[in-house]
Amino acid sequence: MLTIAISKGRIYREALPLLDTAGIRPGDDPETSRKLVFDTNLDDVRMLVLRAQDVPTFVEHGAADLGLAGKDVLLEHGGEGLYEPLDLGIARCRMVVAVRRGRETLPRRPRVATKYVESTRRFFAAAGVQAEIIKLYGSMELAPVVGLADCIVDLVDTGSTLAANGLVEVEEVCPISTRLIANKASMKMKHARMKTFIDSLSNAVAEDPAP
Ligand code: PRT
Ligand code: MG
Repeated sequence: MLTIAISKGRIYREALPLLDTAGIRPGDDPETSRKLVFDTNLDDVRMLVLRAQDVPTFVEHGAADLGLAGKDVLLEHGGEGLYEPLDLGIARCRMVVAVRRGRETLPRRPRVATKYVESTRRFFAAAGVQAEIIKLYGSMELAPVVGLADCIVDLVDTGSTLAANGLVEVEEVCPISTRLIANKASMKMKHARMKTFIDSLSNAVAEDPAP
């Protein structure tokens, strides 16, 4: 049995056509069903529907053999106990530093509001900047507007969320896309089945007309 961990929303929607090309079709629609475990058209493949941040944890501990997770989530998780065999190239965006328009010059010790504490810590440390990191769970864009922080580190796709809040991007932290992750023990114990799955998904990605 192969167990694949996936999150609802953007990643699921964009992964569905790739999984379909790879020959895997979920038995139910996780977007509408309340079930958390799904059979698929293949007898030996099932899917777990999790919060995006929980996908690496399930895979690391072997509760799932494989998972689909955003690079943003993996950077925060740390990636111990995981292989990252494939970039699916879906749910693409960028992690950026953004400030209030007109406040582009940061103070020497900026206060940075973010959900991405690890990535932010590494980014400012590498730049030699001593930042005070303020952990938030959402609505980061509000922090500079109300004076909670000098800047934010957040994900940006179209840029319309930043613009709507009077913020501008000043630096890119890193590009983000969805990765296939694999449990290290499963890679040994179920090697042939895992390899077949990874190869078929890899072929589906190569055939994908999207950039
Ligand atoms: O939202 P929820 O709490 O349910 O869970 P989630 O945020 O973990 O899931 P979801 O589906 O929102 O995101 C899953 C993954 O999609 C993330 O982990 C990223 O890898 C990837 N992704 C790609 C994005 C975006 N693009 C994105 N634009 N995740 C979030 N956003 C948000 C961003 O945080 C900001 O609030 O969209 C807003 C910016 O979008 P633009 O288009 O206005 O720039
Ligand atoms: Mg979201």
